[in-house]
Amino acid sequence: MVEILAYRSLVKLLVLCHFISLVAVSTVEARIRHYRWEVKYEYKSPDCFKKLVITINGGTPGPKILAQQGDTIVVELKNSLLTENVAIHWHGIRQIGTPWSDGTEGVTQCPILPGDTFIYKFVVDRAGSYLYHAHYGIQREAGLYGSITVSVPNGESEPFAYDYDRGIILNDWFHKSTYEQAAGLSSIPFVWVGEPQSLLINGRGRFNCSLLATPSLEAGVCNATNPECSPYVLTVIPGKTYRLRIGSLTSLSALSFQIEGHNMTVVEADGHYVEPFETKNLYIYSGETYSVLVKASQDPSRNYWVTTNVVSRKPTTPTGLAILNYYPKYFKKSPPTLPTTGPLWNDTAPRLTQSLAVKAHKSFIHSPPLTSDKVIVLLNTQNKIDGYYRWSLNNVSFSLPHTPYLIALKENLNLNHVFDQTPPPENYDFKNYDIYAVAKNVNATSSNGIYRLKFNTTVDIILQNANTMTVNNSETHPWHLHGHDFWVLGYGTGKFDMKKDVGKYNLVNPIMKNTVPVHPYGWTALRFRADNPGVWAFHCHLESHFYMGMGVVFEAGVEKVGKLPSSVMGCGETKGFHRP
Ligand SMILES: *[C@@H]1O[C@H](CO)[C@@H](O)[C@H](O)[C@H]1NC(C)=O
Ligand SMILES: *[C@@H]1O[C@H](CO)[C@@H](O)[C@H](O)[C@H]1NC(C)=O
Ligand SMILES: *[C@@H]1O[C@H](CO)[C@@H](O)[C@H](O)[C@H]1NC(C)=O
Ligand SMILES: *[C@@H]1O[C@H](CO)[C@@H](O)[C@H](O)[C@H]1NC(C)=O
Ligand SMILES: *[C@@H]1O[C@H](CO)[C@@H](O)[C@H](O)[C@H]1NC(C)=O
Ligand SMILES: *[C@@H]1O[C@H](CO)[C@@H](O)[C@H](O)[C@H]1NC(C)=O
Ligand SMILES: *[C@@H]1O[C@H](CO)[C@@H](O)[C@H](O)[C@H]1NC(C)=O
Ligand SMILES: *[C@@H]1O[C@H](CO)[C@@H](O)[C@H](O)[C@H]1NC(C)=O
Ligand SMILES: [Cu+2]
Repeated sequence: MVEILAYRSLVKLLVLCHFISLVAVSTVEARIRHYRWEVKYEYKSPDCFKKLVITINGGTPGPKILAQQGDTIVVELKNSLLTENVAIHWHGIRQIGTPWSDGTEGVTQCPILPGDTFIYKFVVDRAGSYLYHAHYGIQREAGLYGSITVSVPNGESEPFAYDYDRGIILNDWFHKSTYEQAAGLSSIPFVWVGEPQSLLINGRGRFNCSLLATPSLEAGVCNATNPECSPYVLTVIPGKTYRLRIGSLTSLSALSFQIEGHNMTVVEADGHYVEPFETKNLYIYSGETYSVLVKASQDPSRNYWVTTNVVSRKPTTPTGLAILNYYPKYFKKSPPTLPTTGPLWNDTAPRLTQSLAVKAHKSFIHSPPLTSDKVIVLLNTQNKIDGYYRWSLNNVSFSLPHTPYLIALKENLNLNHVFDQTPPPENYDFKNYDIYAVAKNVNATSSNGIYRLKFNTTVDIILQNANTMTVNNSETHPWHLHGHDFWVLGYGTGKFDMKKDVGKYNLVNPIMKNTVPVHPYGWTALRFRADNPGVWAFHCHLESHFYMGMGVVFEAGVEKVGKLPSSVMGCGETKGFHRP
C-alpha cells in the first residue's frame, strides 16, 4: 500500500510538472493516465478528397485512450483552432462526481476559447468500449472524435474469450465544411447538404475522384493514390479469435456492418455484456458501441471485404470498405470478390429484430426498478418556427442557453436570466395525433427549459417516432443519454399503447445502454434512475438533428454537486466567475 501511495505521488508530481505527455502506467495498480492534446485544423484526405479537418495531435480519428477500470483520465486540451471554440464529450463515461467534465457546451461548461487550455479529469469506472467527440455545434462532423477502451481490473475475467482486441470506428463524411452545413440548416430557404460523400472505417474511405466536375484540374485536391485514403487493413492470424470494438460516430447515417464470409458474435454493447448472439450483419447507430467476436476460420489463401452501408435513408453513398487480411500471405491485396451492398436500406424489420435481440448477459443482469415514478413521452417530429425547419419533441424545439445550466444552477445565478423556467411538456395529445400524417405544425415553439427530476427517482422515457414534414417519411433517431445508462425496456412499431405495451416491458434481462435507436414509425421505451447529481443532455445523436432542436435536458440533485472548477466558466452570466 505504501508503495502505491508513493507511486501515486510520483505520478501526481509528473503530471504537475507536465514533463511527459502520457504516463503509461504499467504497475499492477495503474491509476492516472495523462494526455496532452492539441486540437487544430489541418488539410487531410480521409477519402482522397482534401479538405480542412480537425485533428488531435495531427490525427483524425484522434488518439485512442486505453485505460483500466478505476483509472483517472486527465486530458489537457489545447485549443489551437485559431477562430473556433471547442468542447469534448466523453461518450458513455458517466462522470460520477465530475459532471463538469462531461464536455457538453452550453449544458456543463462554457466553450473552450481559441488559445485556451482546458483540463478534463474523470474516472473511468466501468470496463467497456466508449467514444469521445466534439460537443460544440456540429463540430464532430469535422473529424474530432476517437475511442476509449477500458479494460477489466486485474484478476477479473469477462464472459468470453479472445486472442486479440481491435478497434473499428465508423463515420460518414461530407466534403462541405461544418460552417456551410450549419448555415444551410439555419437558412430560409433551408439548404440541405444531402447524403455523405463517403463512409469511413477507422478514418479511411474512398471517394471516386472522377465524380468531381473538373477532375483533372482538381488532381491535387482529390488524389486516389494518396496513402491517407488507402483502406484500413485488419490483419488476422488464421485460427485466432478477434474482439472488434466497433463504434459509430456518424453525423447522419444508420449503418450495417459486415465481414465477408465471417459471422460475428455480439458480446458487448455500450459497456455492458450481451447475452451472445451470432449475426452476419451488425446494425449500428451513431453513438453506439458493440464488441463482436470474429473467428479467423475461413480460407486463409485470400482476403475478405469488410463493408459498411447506409440503411434507413435512401443511400447514394458508396459502400465503405476495409480489408480483412489473412496473415501472412496476401498483404493489402484486394479480395477477389465484389463488396456486398448490404441489406435493403428500407427494410426496418431486421433492424427492429436485432434491437430486440440485444439482452443483458445472463450472469451480468442489473435488474431494473419494477416501477417508475415518472413517465415522459417524447413525440419526435419536425415542424417550423418562423419559417425555419426544426426538430421538436411534443411540439417544442430545444435551444441551448448562452449560460450553461450546470453553472447557473450550482452557482445560484438569477435563473430567469439564464433559461426558460417553464419545463417542456411531458406528453402530447396522444389520442388524436396521427403518427403517419405529415407533420404540419408551422408554428411550433422553441424553449431552453429543462426537466428538473427529483434525485434518485426512476424515470421512464417513451420515444414515439412519427412522420416528418415529408410525405411517407419517418427517420431513425439514435437517442443518447449523458451521465447515466438506462434499461432498454422495449421497442415496437406504430403508436405506443399505454396499457398493452407497458405490460410487455422486459423487466427480466433488459440490456443497459447509453444510446438507443427509435425506428421509423416506432417507439422505444427506457428507464433510468436519476442518481447522478448534475445536469445532463438527452438528445438525438445525429449532428443536424440536435442542432435543429432534437434534445432535452435533465437536472437531478444539483445541490449535491461539488465545487465547480472555475475553468468551466467565463461565458454568458458566468463572466464574473472566470478565473483570474
Ligand atoms: C468513378 O466515376 C466515373 C465517372 O462517373 C465512372 O466512370 C467510374 O466507373 C467510377 N469508378 C468507380 C470505381 O466507381
Ligand atoms: C497523388 O499522390 C501520390 C502519392 O502520394 C503522389 O505521388 C502524386 O504526386 C499525387 N498526385 C498529384 C497530382 O498530386
Ligand atoms: C453464419 O451464420 C449462418 C446463419 O446463422 C450460417 O448459415 C452460416 O453457415 C454461418 N457462417 C459461418 C462462416 O459460420
Ligand atoms: C425499397 O427501396 C427500393 C429502392 O431503393 C424500392 O424499389 C422498394 O420498393 C422499396 N421497398 C419498400 C418496401 O418500400
Ligand atoms: C402541435 O401543434 C399542432 C398545431 O398547433 C397541433 O395540431 C398538434 O396537435 C400539436 N401536436 C401535439 C403532439 O401536441
Ligand atoms: C403562432 O402562435 C402564436 C402564439 O403561440 C400566435 O400568437 C400566432 O397567432 C400563431 N401564428 C399562426 C400563424 O398560427
Ligand atoms: C437510490 O435509491 C435506491 C433504491 O431505493 C437505493 O438503493 C440507493 O442507495 C439510492 N441511491 C442514492 C445515491 O441515494
Ligand atoms: C404514402 O403511403 C401510403 C400508404 O402506404 C400510400 O397509399 C401513398 O400512395 C403514399 N404516398 C406517396 C406520396 O408516396
Ligand atoms: Cu434524430
